[in-house]
Amino acid sequence: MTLHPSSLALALVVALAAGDATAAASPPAATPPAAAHLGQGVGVVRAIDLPGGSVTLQHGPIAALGWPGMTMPFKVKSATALKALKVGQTVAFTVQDADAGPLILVIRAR
Ligand SMILES: [Cu+2]
Repeated sequence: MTLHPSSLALALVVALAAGDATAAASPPAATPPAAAHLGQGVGVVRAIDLPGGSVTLQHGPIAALGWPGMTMPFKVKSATALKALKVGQTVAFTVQDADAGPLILVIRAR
């Protein structure tokens, strides 16, 4: 539920490309990894799980991560931000696509 097929496909393509480039022994790109895994999204709150620390969002496409629009649960870093949300609310959010799954760093009504 936390894996985005499109992200996995992209990662595979990148891995294959990197493998081909290994013989050239060129240094890796200087792009900070954290910046490459952050995206901005807009969505509607469909469910809130306070004990679980997560929110289910119906979100639009997130171009920076290559994600299509979908409805899915997200872990939210701040319990305070999570408690301020309401089902049906339209929100803007910043999500980090980490190894452990997507994590919302910032979320607020818009
Ligand atoms: Cu999603």
